[in-house]
Amino acid sequence: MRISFRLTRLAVMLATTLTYAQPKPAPRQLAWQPLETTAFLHFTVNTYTDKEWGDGTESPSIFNPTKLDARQWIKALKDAGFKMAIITAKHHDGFCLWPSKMTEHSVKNSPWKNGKGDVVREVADACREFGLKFGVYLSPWDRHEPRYGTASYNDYYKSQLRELLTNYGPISEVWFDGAKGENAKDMTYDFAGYWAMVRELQPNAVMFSDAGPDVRWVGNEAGNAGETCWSTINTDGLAPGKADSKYLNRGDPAGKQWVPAETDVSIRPGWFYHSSEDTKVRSGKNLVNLYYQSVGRNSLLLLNVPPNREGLFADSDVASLKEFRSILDETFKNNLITKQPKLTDKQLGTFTTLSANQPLTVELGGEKTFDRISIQENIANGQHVASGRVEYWDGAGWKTLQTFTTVGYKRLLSFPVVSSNRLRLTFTNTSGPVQLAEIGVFKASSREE
Ligand code: FUL
Repeated sequence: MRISFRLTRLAVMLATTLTYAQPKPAPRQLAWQPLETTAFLHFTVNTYTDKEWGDGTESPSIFNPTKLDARQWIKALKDAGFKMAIITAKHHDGFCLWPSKMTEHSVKNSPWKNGKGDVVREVADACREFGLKFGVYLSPWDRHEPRYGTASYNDYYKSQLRELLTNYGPISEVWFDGAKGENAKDMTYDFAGYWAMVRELQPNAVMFSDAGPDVRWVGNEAGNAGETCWSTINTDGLAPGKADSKYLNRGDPAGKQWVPAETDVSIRPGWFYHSSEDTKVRSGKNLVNLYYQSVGRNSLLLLNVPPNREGLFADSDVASLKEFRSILDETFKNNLITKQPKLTDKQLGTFTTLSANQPLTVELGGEKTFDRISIQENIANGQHVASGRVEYWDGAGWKTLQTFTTVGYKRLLSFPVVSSNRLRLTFTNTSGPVQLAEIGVFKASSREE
């Protein structure tokens, strides 16, 4: 008796230990995830050569955004609910949008503002003014710098990184792109050194790459997080530019590191502005779909909006951004769930704990018509839902409305319109008790159809 009692206790303790050994976000990751909609700004000499990848031979003299107004970019983003902007301080062509002391290949040798301009500063200042967070992209692959391909390039890169990390105020994200052309020189990047510098100089910044350490690539540039999307992966063997995109897309329930997925996608076919793509700008409705496929699948949307040759967002892009936010606001304005204050207060820290197969019934306060459901876990405690289902009461019994897999920060469900007065949510497979933070039931804007 006594032995079996002890064994049972041991088993319970082990189970508890296993549950709580699962990875959880660091404070910087916890602050990043609820940003939901963030923006990328691709801008460089490519904007003037009409290319996507410059070869490094471009003359700084072609860079001349005569009407550049970073406040116009950031205000458009702010009005559309974006919470952060990340600028390509240096893309693969090596041209620097700030007057780096490390090279002549920068804005300082361009006609723009007679070489006295600094795009990075203008964006950082505008972000501060409008209350957006600010991030930088600094391409490791550099097709201009002669040191590229030798160990001393790492010193060059680190000096540039230091300039960006020390001269522009708080930086919330640093983007380490793994891209490198097939015929590029061999180069062993000192990522460990780059990352240590960011931790030292901007400890609150998250770092993005294919392999984290804080935020991972979602595995495609089409705006699709996995239907199943874990914020955990095993980073062993992964490196920027060397990762299995399917693995990154879904994450790994057995992953030992918390490295959530960021979904980077452009509002236009290319990353840089091309006038030929002025008629191919995603509509507001199209952007809303991207929101469902990224934020609604436990990821974060990093939407690229490229400034044009004058240094402005094109009107078409601004109009789509506006429509995007207006549709989202309309859809998610009115949560039909009543009498569940903890689950509707928009605070992840107030939650109801549910075990696997413990159903939660929610009342809608009378017969309501709806076609969207939002579910959120308190990710401060990790990610625990592997699958679940939502049912509705049809007057006589429960009918399955939809099944789903992972939840994490947010899971959005879309389905044909249903009318009911009651819903039942059940997590059918979990990796431990689920801290259900939020549940919302909505009727989508007619503009989503
Ligand atoms: C890729 C780059 O090669 C593209 O030009 C773009 O910057 C995209 C966000 O990342 O790896």
